[in-house]
Amino acid sequence: MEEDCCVTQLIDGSGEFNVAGFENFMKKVNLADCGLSYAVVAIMGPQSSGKSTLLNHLFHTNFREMDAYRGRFQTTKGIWIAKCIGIEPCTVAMDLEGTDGRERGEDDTAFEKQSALFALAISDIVLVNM
Ligand SMILES: Nc1nc2c(ncn2[C@@H]2O[C@H](COP(=O)(O)OP(=O)(O)OP(=O)(O)O)[C@@H](O)[C@H]2O)c(=O)[nH]1
Ligand SMILES: [Mg+2]
Repeated sequence: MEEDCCVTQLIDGSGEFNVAGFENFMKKVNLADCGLSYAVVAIMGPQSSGKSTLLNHLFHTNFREMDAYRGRFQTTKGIWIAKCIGIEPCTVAMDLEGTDGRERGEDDTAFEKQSALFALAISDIVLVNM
């Protein structure tokens, strides 16, 4: 059976931390057993620039991707995490909500600033997708 990457929303669009979801994620991927030997890789960049698609291809995760046949819209809301499949040591991929989106408008940049700082603070690697 293929390993489950356990895609979980860590922080929702309003900035609320998903405590129960993260505890469940920790249990499912046995994060506690990894001790300190795990890595976090995050991606940030403009909306619809292909962030989720790139992570899915690189790390065999299952983040939701935009379906262009259904229209162009914001796909990743808030911050999502998933376990990278087939990568040692245990690696967690973090998919950030796209910046410069129409949905939040030009003036509401608080979430993108805070999520960028959060990603820089907790990740070993931050990919900037332009
Ligand atoms: N032509 C082309 N299309 C791509 C490429 N990468 C992604 N796409 C398409 O671009 C669209 C957006 O991709 P997503 O991965 O959802 O983009 P995203 O940056 O995660 O978007 P948000 O989560 O809304 O910020 C999808 O329809 C993808 O199929 C690429 O390298 N080439
Ligand atoms: Mg996305």
